[in-house]
Amino acid sequence: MAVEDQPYPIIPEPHIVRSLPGSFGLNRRIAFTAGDGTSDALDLLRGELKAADDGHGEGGVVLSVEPDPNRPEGYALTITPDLIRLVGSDAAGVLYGVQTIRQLIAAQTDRPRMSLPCLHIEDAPGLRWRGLMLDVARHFMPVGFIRRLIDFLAYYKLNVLHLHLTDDQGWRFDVPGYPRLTEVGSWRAETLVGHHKAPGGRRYDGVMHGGFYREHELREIVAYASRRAVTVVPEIDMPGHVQAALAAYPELGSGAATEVATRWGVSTRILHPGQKTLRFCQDVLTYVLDVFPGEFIHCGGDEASIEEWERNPQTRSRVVELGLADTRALHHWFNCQLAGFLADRGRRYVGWDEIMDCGPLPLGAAVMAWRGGERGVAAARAGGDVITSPRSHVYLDYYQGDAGSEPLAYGGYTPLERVYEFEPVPPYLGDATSRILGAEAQLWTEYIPTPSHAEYMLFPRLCAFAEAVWRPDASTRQGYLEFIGRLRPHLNTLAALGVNHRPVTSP
Ligand code: TNX
Repeated sequence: MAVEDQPYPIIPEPHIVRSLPGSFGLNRRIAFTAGDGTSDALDLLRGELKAADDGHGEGGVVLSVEPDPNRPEGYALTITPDLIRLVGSDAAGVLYGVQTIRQLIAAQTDRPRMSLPCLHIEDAPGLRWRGLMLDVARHFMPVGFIRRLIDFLAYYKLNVLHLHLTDDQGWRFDVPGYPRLTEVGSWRAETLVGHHKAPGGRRYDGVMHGGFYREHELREIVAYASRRAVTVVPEIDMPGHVQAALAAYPELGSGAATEVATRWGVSTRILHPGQKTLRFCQDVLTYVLDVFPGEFIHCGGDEASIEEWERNPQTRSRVVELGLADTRALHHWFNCQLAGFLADRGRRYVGWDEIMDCGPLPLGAAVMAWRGGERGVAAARAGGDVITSPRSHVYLDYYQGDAGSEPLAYGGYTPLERVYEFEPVPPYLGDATSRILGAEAQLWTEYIPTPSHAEYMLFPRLCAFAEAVWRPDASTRQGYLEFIGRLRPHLNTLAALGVNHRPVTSP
């Protein structure tokens, strides 16, 4: 379909769209009929169609769920002059139909005489895990921003918000029995100025940074997300990326005193996997399981420097005590302890692809493959479930334009077009294709101190990502130019909502 023939600027592009004659006038009384499982969708749609009772005539909206396990999150939407009929395969499907309607409304320019075009749409996602990771550890992000972000995820039919809650530079939630995690671990004295790999002397800003979420805030985020069909996946990064926790409780590591990290880069600090530390991990996970009801709990596992284990006599004797070959095997053993703890409670472990470097995949584990597509392929072939997340295509902390004219970023280069071209399912997987649960874009925040800066990095690249995960087979997409045409009205909508998006330069 040529650019000029594309009448509906819906992102991600629905699978089947047929135009029908006429339009459905919105400026009149509208009667809603809502079946079971459609109440969240109804609330959202009602907010959108603030119907004017003074108009003449009456229109009807019928929402229903007709369970179809073969088309999870799917929907069929038919708009005729007097009736909007929306049927979802499940509650999420109905919500997605409403998001499509909201996008059609947002695209209207004839504001006072609003109408929807008559059409028929059949749509369903190509992948089950369509996520975004937000790193709230490097820079704390307020609850209000997380809520706003959830709204945008849902608007673009993304369904997972992965919160990276802990890292060397900050621990971001309260755990009963471990008060120092937030008293000490949530605050760093200051933050590095400039890039961590820049040559020359290091400068720090001298400004204390921190913050943490209280239990009621986390529960509120989870509930808010759930009403928009978004699952929140918490990440507790272990056994590396834990310097903030060790600043609070040094005995969980080598015992040496440390401070919450003030610069970026991989810390050499690591948990010492003794009894006491395992107990700590279990206590944290027990709490996390209570607050986050989703199937998956992310336990990190990336960039763990086991050199500190080699030097620590306590850890070396732990290797012997457990009858393991070496510290690499200890890393595997540690991951398996966490995975087993979760499995016993009916949940599943997900970790970064480094968890495959130290041994076979822990029972029931899923892998988030970030270092490249081949890691995902290896994990899928090894029988693991995979979320692809290659830094080459979906790292949204990387530059989206020429580094000289963009704000300081971590590095890399993932312009809008690269994200649009992302193929979440690696080719040649054969039977292992079904192992690809989905994909996730990553927003690490070392160089992203504010929500407004986060928005600049997210938009419009998140729109391109949504397109790629909804239509994983890139050959069914109509091409970057067509996408840009569909994106234009969205840039207006985002701007009207005060979103700080990067401008799109004409291709
Ligand atoms: C690698 S991706 C990391 C993060 C950094 C990121 C910066 C991953 C599992 N680890 O700790 O923030 O690069 O792009």
